[in-house]
Amino acid sequence: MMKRRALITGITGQDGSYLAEFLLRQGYEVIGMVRRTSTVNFERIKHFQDQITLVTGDLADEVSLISILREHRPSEVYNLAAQSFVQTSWAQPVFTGETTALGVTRMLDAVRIVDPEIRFYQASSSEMFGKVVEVPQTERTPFYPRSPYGVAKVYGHWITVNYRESYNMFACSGILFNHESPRRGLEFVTRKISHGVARIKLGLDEELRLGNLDAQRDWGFAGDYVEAMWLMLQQDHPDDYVVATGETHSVREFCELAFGYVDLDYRDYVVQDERFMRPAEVDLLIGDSSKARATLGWSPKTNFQELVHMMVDADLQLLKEQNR
Ligand code: NAP
Ligand code: F7E
Repeated sequence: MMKRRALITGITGQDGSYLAEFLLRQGYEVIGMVRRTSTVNFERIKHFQDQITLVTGDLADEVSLISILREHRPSEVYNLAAQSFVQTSWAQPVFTGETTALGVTRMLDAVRIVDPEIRFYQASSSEMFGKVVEVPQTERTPFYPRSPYGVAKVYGHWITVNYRESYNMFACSGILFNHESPRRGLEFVTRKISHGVARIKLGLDEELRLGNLDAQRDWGFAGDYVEAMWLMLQQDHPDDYVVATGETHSVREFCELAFGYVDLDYRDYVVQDERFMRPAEVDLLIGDSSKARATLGWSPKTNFQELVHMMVDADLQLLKEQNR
């Protein structure tokens, strides 16, 4: 039997690494697109690099995308690449639009030109709901983005829907709520906290500087969420799905749990710092993933406490190894 072949953009990121592992377990041949950087950043994929094929391309360069599709002929494309850090999107709004918004059109167009039968997944985001007009948020909740990143993701969502309706392409948009893991970038709040807790516990730091502690997020485990991406492309019809736990917690609660896990009180260490406040905040996100649960048979396996403990444990281990 022919092996199924999938192309992942953003394979060096958190989700790309978990998705690649998942697809390898399903017996796929995995092609990973990486962009040229002056220093190689394969930290998250080095443990399975010999099992995948890496190709060079960039969402800013449509010719590179067409060439990759022509040469490797995948049957599924997972478009995970993006400038994904919300805070940076205010400092670099045009660059964020180029990658996170127009990059989606470039990838969709490359698929349309090379082989419109390719199944396409777009990494959409709960940030599109922004200043929420409904609680909880579903596939039908209107968007109200609050950052250049959120605005770019709304464009990426609608261009995916538009290519599906214009060209009859199998294009799906997964509206994923925050998902975290020990592989999360250190700039995102959950990893910043788990890493900070571990540093303080090991005597490497004395405080942790954060922004808005009252923001509430629907946090799940990234390893659980990549399965939903794959399930979307295995259905008879393309569609859009919310993927979420259905629970919300504040940044403060995350701190309480993470510090408490190592017998510390977050109030003794967390310092609020204006530098981490945002020009416009997303106060509350909570997703209703009933459609994904009913149609895809997907549900999260890791709860909030398990996620927090997993991340603190991993950072304690990492720092112990680094400081041995
Ligand atoms: P991430 O860790 O920041 O990874 C982003 C990936 O995109 C990296 O591999 C990065 O490559 C790549 N990339 C950035 N610009 C590129 C470009 N111009 N051309 C090619 N590759 C480029 O993000 P993540 O957390 O895994 O998220 C994956 C996707 O899901 C993103 O689109 C994100 O916006 C979206 N999303 C994430 C969440 C979440 O909670 N994690 C929720 C909803 C949606 P380098 O390694 O070279 O930088
Ligand atoms: O912030 C607050 C901050 O940067 C979460 C991306 O994956 O998920 C992510 O976007 C909350 C915000 O993630 C700090 O103000 C407080 O309210 O971890 P974050 P995000 O902005 O929710 C969505 C779904 C995506 O699609 C994005 O790609 O935490 N917060 N203090 C802080 N945030 C950060 N980063 N750093 C702080 O010190």
